[in-house]
Amino acid sequence: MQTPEQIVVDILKNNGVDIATTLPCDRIKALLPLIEKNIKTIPLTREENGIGICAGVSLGGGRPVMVIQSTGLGNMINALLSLNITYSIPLPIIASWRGVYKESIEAQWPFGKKLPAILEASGIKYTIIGSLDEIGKLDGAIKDSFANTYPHVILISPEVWEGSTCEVPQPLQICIRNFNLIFRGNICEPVMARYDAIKVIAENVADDIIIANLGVPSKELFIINDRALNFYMLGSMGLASSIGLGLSIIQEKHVFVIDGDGSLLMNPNAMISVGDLDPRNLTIIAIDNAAYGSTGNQGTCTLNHVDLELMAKGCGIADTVKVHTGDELRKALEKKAGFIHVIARPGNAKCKEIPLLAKEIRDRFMGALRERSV
Ligand SMILES: Cc1ncc(C[n+]2csc(CCOP(=O)(O)OP(=O)(O)O)c2C)c(N)n1
Repeated sequence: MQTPEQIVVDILKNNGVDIATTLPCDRIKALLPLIEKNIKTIPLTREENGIGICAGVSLGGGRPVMVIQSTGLGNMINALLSLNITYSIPLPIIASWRGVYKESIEAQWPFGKKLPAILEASGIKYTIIGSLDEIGKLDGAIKDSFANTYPHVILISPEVWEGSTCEVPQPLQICIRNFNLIFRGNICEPVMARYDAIKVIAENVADDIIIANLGVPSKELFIINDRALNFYMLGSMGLASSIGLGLSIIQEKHVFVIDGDGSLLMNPNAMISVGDLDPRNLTIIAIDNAAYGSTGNQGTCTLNHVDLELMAKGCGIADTVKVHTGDELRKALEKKAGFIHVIARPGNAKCKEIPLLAKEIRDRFMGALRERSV
């Protein structure tokens, strides 16, 4: 007889799922290794980051799922609404539902009990699988998410796995590692504003993808050179590089991400995942104006004590470079370095709202990608 874990994996495979992004829960410790054996798996360090990665996979034509503990939904509501719901991007989320069934950890109770009401209030579709005989509902929920291009949360009670004979593998062996990092970084007086840097980027990307960060960066790129292969973010702060990573995994085109210091500091998990997966076709361009430029140039901590290039290296991104001038930026773009730290001065160009709806941005972008891949 099939174990519940095997049934779940079969449902995922039958639905053509090609990427699973995961973060563990004790109750699914037998399920996660089985998924990893059967489907390309991306381990996450924060669930919200997975929303960006999965959105990138979807935009690139893939069929991702997320498999997490239900608590993780608490740190991704904004991303689900401002990215998936706003742009109509599908995502089945299989969540091990804690806090309700035989739950001994008190910290799980408040969020777990309120979770259906929170999802309801957020307008996020969900299905509860309370016992093994309801496991078949998973198939319908996944189909619903892909067919109707919205996220669908599947809350699976721990009762489902009770009595399963699915094996939990032995713990991983810790291997010996050596770290050998000599880092010297010089930050000189900036000569470019963000707008100047984006102009250089727009002139040097050829037929590649650009993901533009929310706020003024997207608007500046729009007036400098609007094109179908630009993906303009309208929300989900911190997820630009995560979306870029998802796209780089699922398709072959080079992906340039215009990110910001405030956004990378909000979600350094993106750099951790990039360092972990080491994609060859991704360049993060961190335009570091030491400010939350789009909201009025309030200072960030890159002003004095955080170096984004060193952070990128610390996350395992090997191919990094710091640039100050347009010429240095051009050379780094030509080489398609993995992480380009652009030292810029604060300031926003005068620009209007982008006159495109989120779904128009998405459709135009996906259409251009499909056209170029045939
Ligand atoms: C979760 C969240 N917090 C705050 C904001 C408000 N916000 C929008 S853009 C932005 C600044 C982004 O700064 P940075 O990434 O450095 O890019 P810059 O605008 O300087 O290019 C902020 C704080 C938001 N949209 N979402």
